[in-house]
Amino acid sequence: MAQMNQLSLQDEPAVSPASEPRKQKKKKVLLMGKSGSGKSSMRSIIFSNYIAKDTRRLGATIDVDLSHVKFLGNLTLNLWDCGGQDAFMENYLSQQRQHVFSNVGVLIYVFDIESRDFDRDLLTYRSIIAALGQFSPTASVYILIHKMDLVVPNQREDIYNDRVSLIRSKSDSFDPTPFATSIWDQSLYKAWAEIIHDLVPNLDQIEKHLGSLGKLIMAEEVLLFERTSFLVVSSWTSKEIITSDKDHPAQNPTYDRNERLSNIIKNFKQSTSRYTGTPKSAEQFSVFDLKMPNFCMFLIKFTTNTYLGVVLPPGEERYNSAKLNCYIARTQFEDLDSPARKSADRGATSESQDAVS
Ligand SMILES: Nc1nc2c(ncn2[C@@H]2O[C@H](COP(=O)(O)OP(=O)(O)OP(=O)(O)O)[C@@H](O)[C@H]2O)c(=O)[nH]1
Ligand SMILES: [Mg+2]
Repeated sequence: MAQMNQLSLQDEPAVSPASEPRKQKKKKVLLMGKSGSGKSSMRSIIFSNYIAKDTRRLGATIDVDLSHVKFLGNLTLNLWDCGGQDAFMENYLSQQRQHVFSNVGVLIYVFDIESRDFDRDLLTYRSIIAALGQFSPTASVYILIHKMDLVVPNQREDIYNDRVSLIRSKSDSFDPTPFATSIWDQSLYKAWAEIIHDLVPNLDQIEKHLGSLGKLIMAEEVLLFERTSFLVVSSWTSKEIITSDKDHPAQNPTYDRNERLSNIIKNFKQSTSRYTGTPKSAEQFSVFDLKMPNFCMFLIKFTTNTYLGVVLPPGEERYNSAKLNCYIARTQFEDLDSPARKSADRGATSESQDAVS
């Protein structure tokens, strides 16, 4: 373990010096789909710390529910949760057309798998795509085939593939990225983690440094969680545990463990909030230690907008020095995160946040 004392991240300096203030980046994200498809439910779970069953109490969204979410990499998401009732949809496509569809970075379109009139849903999607093509032709499009829990497991794949190919054929020049999702399992976290991964500006830099840190502290895995959503926005796995099949490392067959972990920690934060009376948006914990016979793990508050998770083999010495090194590395990563203001108002500022209690 002697070599660990010499380890430092100084070998690879962060690319952007702190003296060079990074511009605040804003991304307009449209969340659209027919009424009742589950848009506000997923938004509340991902950004406002709701658990799945809380969403049963959500009412239909009137017009657009706008929220601003501060993210790592100096990114602010302007999230437009657009009520999907027919009258609102018609209004977005006519009077508010330019207002809604200009400067869009991302469109997330939610399809309800249970919908009785998929043809009609497709027609509406087509109109939305046409408006997007007119005002924001470079936007990225994600389609979520949602409420998959309502389909019997052995039919899920066929129905999903069928729907996706039909939707693709109505997407004009856009090339949508599809996901099968449900609020009742980790699939929702997987989809949103990938969407957010694509949105964060300097994530490649962060990823590079995360890999260096992982090697230095001799970790098996390093996970970077975004603090508001607790999604794993970046991760690194030691070469020793990756086999030729990159998606399924031999020693850990749980390929969806990152999104499972997000789900578990968010539920833990919810329970903590309930039993301590702290607000759901509060941080709830600064360190989380887990020592098992076959592995150890810690989760620490890392930079302004992130938490860091580290998985190690058993052993106190390696564990303690890894933790210490992660604390030392914080300032370097803070620079990559680089928030404009380190004030108390960071995080989700949706007015509807914490409406369910
Ligand atoms: N079974 C199941 N129900 C879901 C899922 N996601 C959301 N729901 C339920 O669907 C209902 C409607 O959800 P909302 O999120 O309010 O729908 P919306 O798309 O925001 O609707 P509008 O605001 O009218 O456009 C709620 O009762 C949710 O609990 C899911 O994955 N599976
Ligand atoms: Mg809604």
